[in-house]
Amino acid sequence: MYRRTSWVAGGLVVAGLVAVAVAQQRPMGTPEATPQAKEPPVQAGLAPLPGETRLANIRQLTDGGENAEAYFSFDGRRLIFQSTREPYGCDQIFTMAIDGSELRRVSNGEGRTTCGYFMPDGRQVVYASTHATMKECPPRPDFSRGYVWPIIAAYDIYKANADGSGAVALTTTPGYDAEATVGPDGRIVFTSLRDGDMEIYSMKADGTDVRRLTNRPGPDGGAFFSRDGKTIVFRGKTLQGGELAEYQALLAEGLWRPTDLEIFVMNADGTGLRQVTSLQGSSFAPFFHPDGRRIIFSSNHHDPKGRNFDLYMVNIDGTGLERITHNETFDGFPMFSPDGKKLVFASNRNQAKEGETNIFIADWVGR
Ligand SMILES: [Ca+2]
Ligand SMILES: [Ca+2]
Ligand SMILES: [Ca+2]
Repeated sequence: MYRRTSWVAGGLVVAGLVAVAVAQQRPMGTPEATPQAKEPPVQAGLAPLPGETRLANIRQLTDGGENAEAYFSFDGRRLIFQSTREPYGCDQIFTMAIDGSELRRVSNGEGRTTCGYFMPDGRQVVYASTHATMKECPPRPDFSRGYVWPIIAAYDIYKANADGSGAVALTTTPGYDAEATVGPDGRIVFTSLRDGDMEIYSMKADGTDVRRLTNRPGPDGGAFFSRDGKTIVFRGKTLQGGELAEYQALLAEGLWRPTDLEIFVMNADGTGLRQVTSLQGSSFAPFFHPDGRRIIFSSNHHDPKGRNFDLYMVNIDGTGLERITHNETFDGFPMFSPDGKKLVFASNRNQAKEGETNIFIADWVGR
């Protein structure tokens, strides 16, 4: 049952966080060798649930398993996402057209991967993978200490051609480097523990000119640029006292308990940090509306048990909170298409089996 709460892990940091079977048989074919010609499982006109007045024409793009973190290419025509599906024992990175067709694996089938994103020209992608030092799926987390999750130190960020070929490492520092997303000029923001805490960094598209953007104790990460590249939205938490001590003690063991997160914004150079939400739940996976004035994100603050995540929208100044989804299971990882007319998100709605997470795309109603 922790399948749903596993998403508490939040933002792009689901890396290694979802309990799955340890690696079984995983073919080692090249990405080019494995285009999958399966018919798209698109379901036209999946009805919005009562109250979901912002969503219309919902279509399901994946067909079971665990699928999440689907992000549009800059031309709005393709999606890159992570998926645990046969024959892989843990997440690999795939791309598909926004109708679910043209499915293609772009990671190499080894290790665990997370957080794929297209470069602006659509010809290259970035993602994080453990495969250089960990070719098998990492062991599933030990839940004897509650909902703590591993921050997998073997992650580094790679850039590859859009067909998966030619992958090169953009980070080589010891420890966790993941959660890479890209701005309109190709600059990359990512999360790293290279300085001992979860912090947000940016770098050029070739991995040079690394700049640290956050500098405070606590789990800063899951960053995305605004459409104009001037602002960054992310999740984090200012921790003090006993909370901070507990967080740091867990982190020293490579663990994180991501149950208390808020949404923040800052300028692209790390100045001008502002807190957007104060909802006192776990609010994560923020993304800017193309207008740059509103942020969509996922939160469980309305659920006393903290299990049900739904999508919310809020103005950048924290006013005007609007609930977008009303589904009793997980809804998260929202992203607007570049023109603001479509919303892609991951959800456990319409699941054929308990705990399945699929990718959905909907038309956005209203401004
Ligand atoms: Ca690393
Ligand atoms: Ca921090
Ligand atoms: Ca929900």
